[in-house]
Amino acid sequence: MPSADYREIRQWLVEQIRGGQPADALLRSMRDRGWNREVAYGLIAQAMAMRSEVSAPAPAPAAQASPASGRAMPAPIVEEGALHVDLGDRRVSVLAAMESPRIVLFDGFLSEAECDALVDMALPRMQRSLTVDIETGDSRTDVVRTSRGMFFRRGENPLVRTIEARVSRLLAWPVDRGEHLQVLHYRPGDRYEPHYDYFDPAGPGAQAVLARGGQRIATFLMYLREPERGGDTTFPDLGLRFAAKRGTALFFAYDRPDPSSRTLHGGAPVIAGEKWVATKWLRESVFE
Ligand code: PD2
Ligand code: ZN
Repeated sequence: MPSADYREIRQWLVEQIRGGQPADALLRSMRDRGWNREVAYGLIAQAMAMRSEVSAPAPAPAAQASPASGRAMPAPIVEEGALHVDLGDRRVSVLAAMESPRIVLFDGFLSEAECDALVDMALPRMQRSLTVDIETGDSRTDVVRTSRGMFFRRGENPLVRTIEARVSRLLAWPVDRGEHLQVLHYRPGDRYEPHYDYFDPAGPGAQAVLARGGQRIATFLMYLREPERGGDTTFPDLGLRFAAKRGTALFFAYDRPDPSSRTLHGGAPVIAGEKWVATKWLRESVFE
């Protein structure tokens, strides 16, 4: 396929995305026109990154337009009725999905070797986890979060780059709109009390936090090692809980920084064994 054709289809994709076309509809449409799945994924991801480069008065358009806010949202590209998503380097299974709030559970997102390698690389750098104090914008230790954690800088090493690119392909969301990958370790008794991942825009410290990449709009949680008992990720308002099963990944999105997003969630106390997870929080704009 000559490069001029790529330019043309990319431009068409940018226009569609700016018009609010969801990424999965674009993928279907490209597949119907005979485009190879991998090439289509790549072009959609490129168009996602390009959409805000084009000078236009309109706000950055949507990969998946959120019905509540009309703003762009990360969202898994899952073809209708599909049991699997082929991400090129990995075939991921769709285990469960909820429309509103948008929650999708995937199996096989990371291999056992990838889970272990991430834990091994994180181990020497683990420290007591912090929470962001919305009064001041500072990070501090908090009894609501007793795990230990660390951050990998974006693109820090080949495995981190592979995982970030995989998340980006799955969610049709540019890598540079993701925070640094965080690894968390919970021992028996450790927990993360129910909370919202977005920042309260009314908090006095919000300005400083939001200046760096805008609001958080989605969470992608990867389970690296499962405990023997406990450690579920819970959604108390929805009556939902997800077992921390190694290799699986949980996506959820919040299209407004408000409890009406119904994304209150927590990490239940680990009862026996140890739980390791990696979190990628996604921002509405480029996160430096
Ligand atoms: O480790 C968890 O299950 C968990 C629960 C709630 C992680 C997070 N939130 C998070 O990293 O935001
Ligand atoms: Zn959380």
